Amino acid sequence: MLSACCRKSPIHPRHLYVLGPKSRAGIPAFCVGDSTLKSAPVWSRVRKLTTVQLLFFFGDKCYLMILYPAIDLKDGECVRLKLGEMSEATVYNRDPAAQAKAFEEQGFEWLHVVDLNGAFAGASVNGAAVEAILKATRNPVQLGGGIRSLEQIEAWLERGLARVILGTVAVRDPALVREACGKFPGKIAVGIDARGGKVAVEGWAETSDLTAAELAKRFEGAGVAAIIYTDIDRDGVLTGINWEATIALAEAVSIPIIASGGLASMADIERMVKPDAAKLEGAISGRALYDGRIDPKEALAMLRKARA
Ligand code: AMZ
Repeated sequence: MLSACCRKSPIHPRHLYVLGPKSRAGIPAFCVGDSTLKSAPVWSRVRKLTTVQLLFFFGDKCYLMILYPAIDLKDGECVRLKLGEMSEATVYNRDPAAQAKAFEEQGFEWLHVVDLNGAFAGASVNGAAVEAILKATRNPVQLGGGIRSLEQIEAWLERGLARVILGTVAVRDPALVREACGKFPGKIAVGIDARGGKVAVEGWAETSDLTAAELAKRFEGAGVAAIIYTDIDRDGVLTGINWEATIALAEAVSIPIIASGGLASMADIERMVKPDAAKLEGAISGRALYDGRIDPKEALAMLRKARA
């Protein structure tokens, strides 16, 4: 039964689930646990899937407003940069796994992770920290930074990532992104990071001639799960999300868009639930969460209320 379920669905064994009349025992019919369930059900490690996670695992697309807490990794630590400058790093937690667990305990349903050293080096650098994060949280995790080949994509998905984020390679080799989408449906996100309207790559050290919309349109119909659109000029400086540009991008393509860069306060969360933002899949929050400018409970309650 379990293996049949896994074959039908793009679920990694780490997110093994059970279907059955367990609700009598207080355990819902759809559950998610980890691979310890393979040998023996360990009910304490089983939990109900949230609506968002059910839609990710079983739905075609979900346009629910998801607040993605962010862990950016530099030298094995959780940091926030200002405008993408490595010299402007604030260390928020020396233990990324503990941070991942804390975000899950606060009620978040996803986790956004960036390997900053990896984005500059062009290959994963903080792999050990990412693996520790994957062990520490049962939430689906998306990872970007230095993932530039099919082999690396496959290796990361096998380790239990829900999605990989491709940035530089989406500019340099869009055919690879399309191939990856075909091989790993629902698991490929594209990171489009724009400075002054033009897409930046290689840790944002280089700027291309492409606008965000031009790049996004190249992936229409390719099966990209989401585009994470970052306004670099706002990243890490708490000036508020660039809603205008993000919504314009969402209107230009049919791929779900996740807003990133500058999320500052509850005003941005309130903005997320306005009707014209309904096209977006969600937004990423870093510094505002770490600085306590956003109360996770209040923010998540507002988003859940809007979904209902
Ligand atoms: O802050 C930076 N300088 C930075 C950053 N956060 N540079 C790249 N990145 C992130 C992108 C995307 O998620 O937002 O790294 C990822 C892309 O990496 P790559 O190696 O595919 O270009």
